[in-house]
Amino acid sequence: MNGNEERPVQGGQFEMGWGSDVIAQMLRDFGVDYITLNPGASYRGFHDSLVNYLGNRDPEMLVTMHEEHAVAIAHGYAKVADRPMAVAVHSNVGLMHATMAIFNAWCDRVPMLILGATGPIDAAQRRPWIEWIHTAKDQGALIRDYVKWDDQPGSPEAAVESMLRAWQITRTAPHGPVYVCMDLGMQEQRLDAPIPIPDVGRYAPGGDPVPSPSDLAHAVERLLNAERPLILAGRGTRDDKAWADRIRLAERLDARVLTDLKAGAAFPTDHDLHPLPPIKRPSKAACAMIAEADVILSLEWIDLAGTFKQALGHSETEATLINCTVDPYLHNGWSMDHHILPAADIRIMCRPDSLVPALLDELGEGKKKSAWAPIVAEPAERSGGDALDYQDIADALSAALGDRKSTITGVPIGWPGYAWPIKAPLDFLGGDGGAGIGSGPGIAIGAALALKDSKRVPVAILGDGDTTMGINALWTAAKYGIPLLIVVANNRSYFNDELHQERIARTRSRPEENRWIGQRLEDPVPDIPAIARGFGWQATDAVATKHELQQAMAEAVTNVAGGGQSLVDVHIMRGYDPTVVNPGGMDKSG
Ligand SMILES: Cc1ncc(C[n+]2csc(CCOP(=O)(O)OP(=O)(O)O)c2C)c(N)n1
Ligand SMILES: [Mg+2]
Repeated sequence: MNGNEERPVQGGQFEMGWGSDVIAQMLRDFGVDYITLNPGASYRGFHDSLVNYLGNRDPEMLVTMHEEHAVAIAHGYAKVADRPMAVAVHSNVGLMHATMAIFNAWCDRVPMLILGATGPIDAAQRRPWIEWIHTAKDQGALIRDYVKWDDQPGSPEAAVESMLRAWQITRTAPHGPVYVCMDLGMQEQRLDAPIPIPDVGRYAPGGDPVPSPSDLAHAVERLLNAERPLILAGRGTRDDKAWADRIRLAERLDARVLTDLKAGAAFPTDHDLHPLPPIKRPSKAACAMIAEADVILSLEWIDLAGTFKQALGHSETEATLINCTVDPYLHNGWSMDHHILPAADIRIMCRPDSLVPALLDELGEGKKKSAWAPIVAEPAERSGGDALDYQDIADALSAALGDRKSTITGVPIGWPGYAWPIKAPLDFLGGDGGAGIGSGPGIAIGAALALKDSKRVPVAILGDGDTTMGINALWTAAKYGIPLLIVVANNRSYFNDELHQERIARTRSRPEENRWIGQRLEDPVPDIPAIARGFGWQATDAVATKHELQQAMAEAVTNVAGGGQSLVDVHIMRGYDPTVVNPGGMDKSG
């Protein structure tokens, strides 16, 4: 990929002769570009197929230092590409390491094909000790509650159907990871003759469902009669046409639009119809806007009724609610990531990208004038004093980027929505889905991999806790020449939890000043730039003044734009932006 390709001798010059060759061949037939992995003997047969049978291309292996990163990279890739890549994890222990990242990917509704291994299932074939401790009777049970589907095919012939089904299911909305566990005996079975693989195109997922004519007519009538229509633009795709359609719809209806920092870019935040910064929790002005709307169109908004509960004090809105979502097709009752069940007047179970053009067709030409009074965002109150804050990071980044386009792959918890304008689908990729920290670096690397030829500068802005937990992901970016800038918003603390301790102490009338105990990342402060350099990255020592920040950022952006990997460690205020600490709404529990 960067001249560092690992090319096997005689790579790709063998006939399909072993069970695992079939699986490898199918990845190629699917058009999978990359497979992230951490190796293990349970899939030594499959590893051989990737190296010798396929020649380590299409897909190419990307080695990671932890299975969590292998999955997080596929997660970040799917966030940009809207399509899956593959991951291979060792039998049970590798999968155990991968679990949190799989949960994040599930909650973020991204597609991904995970290959695992076990066995041999036939005990008579098992090597003593290691293959016994690495065989589980139902390995998929470890993750079944947060993947869409899993299987453990019993023969190479059965693996063909298993892979076809996995590939189809992961690419059918709502998306989510799928898992195929390869019995070691099946992988290492010698084939008498190559196994025919059907035309994989005939197993493609169907087109997206469209709204029923009656739902559509009903929705159009409500939207046309709305005085103050509000669009809650939640989880979407990176598709340019869908982006343009959302803008046309808002303009046609003179609606107001709100977006969510937990989801990727869904609407230009500097558009007149998007008057408030994107939110994680509703700001005071966002609460007022939600309360004033008489018709709300939710486009796959994450935790819709929870947002109403925060904004209105109760989970049902009095406005007419049109709820467009496919998410309920995924809910399974193990995790509560389905959130509060929203009451809705019209429930349209298709993807927003299918509803919005249908609405535009029905609405036809013209421009409605709504009755919204001007909406004024609260002025930003910065609280860093002499210390650097989030806006300082944004300002330095913006200056260093100049005219270059960037993709922000993630932001830390205390990041204010006003700090960075979002103008295009690839400008911002949203959150990690499951709030499992340690995922930030891996997701960023996966996103950067998918952006490699886009001319965009990928930038991850991460907390120090998130960065240090996932720090050995960095090596993979250096090894494979994946350009990426990581900016650490370093408050030397698991600060989110300091706020929780403060609230608990307040409730219990105990000393709030003890909130820091058991939370600080200091004595010593981890030398993150030194660690990054150790993994082959460019990183200057931590910066704490505007001048140092600007210099470090300029050097870093130049390096990344030239294909390198840079980390800027910014010692910022120990606090969140005031808009994040004091959101609006009735529920202040944080
Ligand atoms: C795997 C995991 N462990 C622990 C937590 C609990 N937790 C949530 S936020 C947080 C602190 C994150 O620290 P950092 O990334 O530095 O962000 P900060 O709040 O300091 O900006 C922790 C420990 C979690 N969400 N995920
Ligand atoms: Mg921190």
